[in-house]
Amino acid sequence: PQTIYRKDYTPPSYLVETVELGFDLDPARTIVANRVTLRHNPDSKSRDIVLHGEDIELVALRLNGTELNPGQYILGAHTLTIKAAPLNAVLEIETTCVPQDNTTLSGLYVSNGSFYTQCEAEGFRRITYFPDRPDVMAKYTVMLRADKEKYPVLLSNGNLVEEGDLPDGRHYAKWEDPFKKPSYLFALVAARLVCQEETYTLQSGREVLLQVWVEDGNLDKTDYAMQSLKNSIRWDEERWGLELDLDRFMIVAVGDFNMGAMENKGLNIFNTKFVLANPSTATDVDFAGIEAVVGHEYFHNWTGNRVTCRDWFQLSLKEGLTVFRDQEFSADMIGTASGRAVTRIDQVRTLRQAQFPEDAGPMAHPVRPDSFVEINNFYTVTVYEKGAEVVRMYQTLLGREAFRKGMDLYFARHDEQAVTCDDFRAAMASASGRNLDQFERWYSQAGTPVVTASTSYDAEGQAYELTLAQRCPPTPGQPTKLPFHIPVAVGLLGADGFDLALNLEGETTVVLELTQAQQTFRFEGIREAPTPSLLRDFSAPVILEYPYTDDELVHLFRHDSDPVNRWEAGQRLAMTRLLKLTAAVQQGAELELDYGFIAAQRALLLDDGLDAAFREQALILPSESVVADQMDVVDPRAIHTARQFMRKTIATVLRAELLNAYAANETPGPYSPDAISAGKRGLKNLALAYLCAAPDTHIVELARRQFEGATNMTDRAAALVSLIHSGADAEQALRSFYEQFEHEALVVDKWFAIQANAPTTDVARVRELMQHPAFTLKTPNRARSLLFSFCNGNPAQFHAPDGSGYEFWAEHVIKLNALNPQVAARFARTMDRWRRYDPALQAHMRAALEKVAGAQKLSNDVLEVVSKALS
Ligand code: DPP
Ligand code: ZN
Repeated sequence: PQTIYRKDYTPPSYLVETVELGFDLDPARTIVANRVTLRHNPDSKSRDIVLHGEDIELVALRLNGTELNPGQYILGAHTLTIKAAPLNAVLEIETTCVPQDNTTLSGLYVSNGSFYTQCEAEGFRRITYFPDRPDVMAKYTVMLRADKEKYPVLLSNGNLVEEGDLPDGRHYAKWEDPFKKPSYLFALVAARLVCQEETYTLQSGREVLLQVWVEDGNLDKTDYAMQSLKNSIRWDEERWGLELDLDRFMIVAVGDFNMGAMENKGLNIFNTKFVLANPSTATDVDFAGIEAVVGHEYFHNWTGNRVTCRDWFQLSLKEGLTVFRDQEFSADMIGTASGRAVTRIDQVRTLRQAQFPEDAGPMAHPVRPDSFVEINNFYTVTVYEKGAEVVRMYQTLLGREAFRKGMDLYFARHDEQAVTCDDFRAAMASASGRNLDQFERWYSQAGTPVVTASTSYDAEGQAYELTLAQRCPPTPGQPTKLPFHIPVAVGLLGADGFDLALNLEGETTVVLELTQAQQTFRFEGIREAPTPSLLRDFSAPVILEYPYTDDELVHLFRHDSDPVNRWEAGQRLAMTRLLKLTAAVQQGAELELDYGFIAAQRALLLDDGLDAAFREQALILPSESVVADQMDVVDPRAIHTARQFMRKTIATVLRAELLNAYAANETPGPYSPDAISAGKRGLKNLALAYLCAAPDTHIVELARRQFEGATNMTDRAAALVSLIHSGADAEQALRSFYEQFEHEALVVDKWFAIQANAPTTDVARVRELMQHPAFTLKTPNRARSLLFSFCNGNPAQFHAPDGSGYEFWAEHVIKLNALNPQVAARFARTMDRWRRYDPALQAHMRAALEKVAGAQKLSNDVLEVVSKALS
């Protein structure tokens, strides 16, 4: 397969003015008529028209009214080229495709009998021949024709301008998108659907039509998506001055979908998981996910659609920025400072759980990659979440006001253009008057920087010195790195737990700018030796090393005014213990947990001044995979044993307090997904989970009662998980759960996932579950619920010493590859970090990787992932 390089970018030879698409929709043979008006691009020396096409059949081709015969164009495997074309060209292209056979879920496909599209990144070429690249922006008119009975709803981008009946029981709808867009934002839906709709008044007074389309029977699960959409529209107006530019905005939910959702202009298509929710089917986490993703896709309307990416290497231009925007939206929706902190902690957790490992593995790449084989493999936590951190750092460095000016300037300069990450940085620099040249390295250098801190206190001079040094480990293709421009937010705590004033203005947090390999910062007028609170609010996506003592960490855990660092101190305390316990497990030594740690946990649990949501976060131990990242040679089973011991010990010693927390955080009355209620349920269910780590009949009874009496899915699912993890018999509970929800696909996904993650579930059990009539590999959500959950979420079982987990993995990467390369490649990444395990496991893993690498008809997607892992 061919590697594509960022440095090879050339402007398109032809630009497209208008596109008129006609669809005769038929699952077995859809006919697509495409009339496209092209004009030579003066920025290009080439006079060849190059169109992309994949898995489509060319039926006819006309250039400026004249039929072309095969000698007049070159039909390659994935391109159609017309050499030496006229300056102005109207192409009429007729093709066919077979949506019902399209299991890749890219391009035009069928899900549950209806038609949907997914065009990002390069799916439009699976619909028609086209210059399928984001820097070609055009106006679209779309005519849809289909059987009226089977597909009563016909949707596309923009405004509905005409509809009516046709002979033979067919009907049509004509849609016009008033805005120029790149082809990846094209969408159509032809389906049997119903909608919740509402007229919404923008701040300007203009009225817009909002619709959420779902399959019949799901209208009882659309309220939250609709509410989230309205909140998103309002928030974008208030926080950024950005108004919805269309008269109509639609969300459509589909059960077969590769990603979370897609921001097609005016016609967002969503995975059902991020639309459908009511209290009995969805958990608090699901509700929060819907708010975030509805917001995310809506915010793309400006950051992505109105201003788009020049090429796919710039993906983070829209994704990093839009994730940052959805993060801020979720935080603002909660409103309180502690609520914001909880969302921030969640973001830090994601970075550590997924992005830092990516940075340290074979697929490491900069936020703006330099090359790829398959762009679909670069919709990553690095491009998304680290990209969002990069945007957040502008705001931290420039301040909110200057950052907002930078955003305004970015839109003023680049509306309706396809631009680059450098353009965004330039807007930020111009608007703030700051030099952001060095900041560019956040886009070009891969890897997680490590910042090492050392301190010294001069009692006589009442001065405190903080020395910060940075380094960044090598990543594939980048052996050495230059220093980053790192904002390090710092506070100093006195012995009484209060913040010390850091300067004459009395500020208690300052943002230091680390730009060199090593720098010393000096604070004057510091009257006592302080405890440093470093990298407050996680001000940069780095690993911070500082030789904290336990006493200092306990002090921070008790008192830090920055809730994120308060949480962080607890994580550090827990991590040192988890690592020690893991070593003890490996040596067969006796396991012990010090009372000091438990006392700190106890104090936090009992601190009623803290929100339940924060207490929940602070009491969750670092996950097994985060612990694994701290080990030179990973031993998944030892980690699991150590962590279980720790949970059990906490549960035993703090039994009374946990039972109290359980009782004190009931949320009586009707369910509400708001952050306060969700936080209470979170703490209550965490208490239950702990208690079930050291269960007796009373505790098991508690879990059973909660399971049976639950009035919402949050409590029901949590009780089921706790019951299973307690080791008590959960067969009956699992059966009744399934029977109650067998017609709710998203709940059946949970049912599979809960079992995949159960401590007793091994490969043999997963294979059994795959025989269940509800299981299918074809629906990504279902495949993820069982296969991904087991291989990524149950490390102690997946890494069975006999290698059976890896064999299972290889077998199913190959099966998925034949159906859906994007999903297969995602799954393939499970094995990214195989070199970190002991030699015996490594040998099994290598064999599994090689089995996949040697398989027939491997997609570029999977090939790229496994060959990078093996290289
Ligand atoms: N649908 C994906 C997202 O919104 C890709 N754009 O992030
Ligand atoms: Zn996005």
